[in-house]
Amino acid sequence: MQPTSCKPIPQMMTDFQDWSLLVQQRVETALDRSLPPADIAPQRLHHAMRYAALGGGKRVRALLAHAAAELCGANPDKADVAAAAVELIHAYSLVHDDMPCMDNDDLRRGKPSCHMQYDDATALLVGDALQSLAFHLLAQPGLCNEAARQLEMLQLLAVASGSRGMAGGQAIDLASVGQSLTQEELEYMHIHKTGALIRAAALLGAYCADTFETARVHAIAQYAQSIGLAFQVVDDILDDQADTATLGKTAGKDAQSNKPTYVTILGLERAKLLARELLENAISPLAIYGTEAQRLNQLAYFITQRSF
Ligand code: GRG
Repeated sequence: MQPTSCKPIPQMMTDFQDWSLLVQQRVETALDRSLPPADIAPQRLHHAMRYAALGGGKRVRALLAHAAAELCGANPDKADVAAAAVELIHAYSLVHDDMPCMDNDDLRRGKPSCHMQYDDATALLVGDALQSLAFHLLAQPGLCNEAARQLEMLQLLAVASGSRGMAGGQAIDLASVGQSLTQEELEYMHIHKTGALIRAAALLGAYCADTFETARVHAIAQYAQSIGLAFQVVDDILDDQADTATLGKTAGKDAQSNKPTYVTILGLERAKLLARELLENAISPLAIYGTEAQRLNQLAYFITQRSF
């Protein structure tokens, strides 16, 4: 399925596949090393943390952190740390989101969701512990050559994942069930629930660079704002159009839960047009950087044309 009408340039995307595989392997290694071993007490919690965080997902946020780091000339080893921290926050959000008190979903990344595989109390603790570990990683000495900028990174992730970001967006989402929202209200919810962490992923990658170039970071922030929203529009299209096996999570969940989505508010065709418009808004601030921004450009195409 093609959620938007724009086509990737084939050789560019082949190169992108090699790069994204490399980044996915790097972040998997970084996560594996930072998560506590499963045979250390409390074993069940550590086992469940590894179950939730390793071996799955598209790693879009890690790819964004690396692509932005590359545009800003950051050391990829530092980008691994930023990428792993954001993926830990993302994994925690998925574990909590799947719980019966939230979205109540049995399937995640093609396997039983964490509370199904373990139990509700363990899943709750997994989310808590993954979140703490993310901040532990980001606080490690020397991640940034300037201590003040590293503190900004911690604040950035805290705001993006807290009540003024992802957790706040989730609260609005839960309150919106059965409600009719305007497009603006839906956008506000998603900028917080999904967009804030996506934006943080790109910015944290950029902040790892030794030299902070305001214009580049500003262009990345603009890019990330649009691509975060595009990600959600495509997610709504896929929830409506794709099947459970392809998605690795229950398809049609939004409609089942009586949740407003871009497809229910705009209709399928206008939702696809919006994704296309957001893709263009994302890549235009990067035009001046030419091929230096190729990874961010390729990612924008990947995000808007994905089928899972
Ligand atoms: C529980 C505080 C708290 C927040 C949960 C992000 C979120 C908020 C819930 C996830 C539910 C959901 C399906 C949101 C739609 C967009 C989204 C974040 C999808 C999952 O992200 P992907 O597609 O997942 O990047 P993978 O598995 O590829 O990492």
